[in-house]
Amino acid sequence: MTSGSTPRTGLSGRILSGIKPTGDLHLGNYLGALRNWVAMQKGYECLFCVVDLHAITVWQEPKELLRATREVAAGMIASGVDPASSTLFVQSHVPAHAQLAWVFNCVARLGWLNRMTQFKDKAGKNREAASAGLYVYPNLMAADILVYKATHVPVGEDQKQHVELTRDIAQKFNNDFGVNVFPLPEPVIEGAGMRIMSLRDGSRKMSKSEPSEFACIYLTDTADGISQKIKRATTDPNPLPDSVAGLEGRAEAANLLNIYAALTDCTLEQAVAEHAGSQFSQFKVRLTDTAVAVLGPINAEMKRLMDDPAEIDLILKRGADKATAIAAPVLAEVYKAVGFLPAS
Ligand code: AQP
Repeated sequence: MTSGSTPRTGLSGRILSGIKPTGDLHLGNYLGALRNWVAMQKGYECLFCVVDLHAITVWQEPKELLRATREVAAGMIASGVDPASSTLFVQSHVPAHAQLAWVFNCVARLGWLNRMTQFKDKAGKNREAASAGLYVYPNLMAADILVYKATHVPVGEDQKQHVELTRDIAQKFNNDFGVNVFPLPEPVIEGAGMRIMSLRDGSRKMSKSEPSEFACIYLTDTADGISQKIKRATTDPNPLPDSVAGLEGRAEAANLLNIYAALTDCTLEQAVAEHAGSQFSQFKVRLTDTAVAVLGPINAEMKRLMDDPAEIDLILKRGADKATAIAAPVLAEVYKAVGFLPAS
């Protein structure tokens, strides 16, 4: 394996994105994020991280966090993230993220954080009991992006607001200190805003923290497991419609057809036309075969990697070294602008 330190030329910018190790990776993470990251490697300098500092904004069992951190890294590699050309690392291995986040805690205004809808969603009704980390999470996300002066940030629709906040923080920092340290990053909406929904309830997002294991297809699921889950996926009694308009009010049918379209790289219109009038039982067989064909090789590679944790750790160590080499001078620029006495 190469160290991947050779500079690549002709790239259109620098990408930063991450996944929280809050559980097993699922089809939503793959179709909504990972698959796009893999494609972006061709055109951008990419940094991808397992964002463990973000994960602990809600309670994580320590042993489970450790396991999931390696597994998410394995899932990224097995999906096609190439550690030789991209920088793949664990967020807590690069202390500059937390160091810059503290500076940003002092730059961002409370009023800005109060407007973040994701805090309201994640904290739920009992806001008083939410961690302070969950509240300042967007400042850490801004630090993740800006510590590398990333120019583009692939995000789901629900994270777009955080990238806008990142731009506000970058601008305020530059203005307050009379410098031009940070570029203003652009959000890139992942998978054209694709949202994969729960197999049990078409109105809820497929999510790592979903309690029912039948709601998610995990990248670690066997062919048999995938088949069982698709068989049990919630549907309605009618055959599949012959137009996209016919999916109105049929969230579960729309979700399964969307998954099929994404897995076969066709449009929803084409998927609907292909299965018009089919019974769910017939369609589910096709969907299962397709999902197994796409996810089978990823599952096998994840297993191979997870059987050799030392290999994963080595990849992550090299990634952290590469990331630190980019972040350290940026943090030094920030500390100088702020007026911190240099450590001798
Ligand atoms: N259901 C989904 N459909 C499309 N994209 C999805 N992503 C997550 N779920 C779906 C995308 O995966 C990336 C990593 O997400 P994350 O783990 O950092 O955070 P998340 O979006 O909060 O994912 P989960 O699974 O819902 O985690 P928990 O349950 O811990 O909150 C993101 O780019 C996201 O858009």
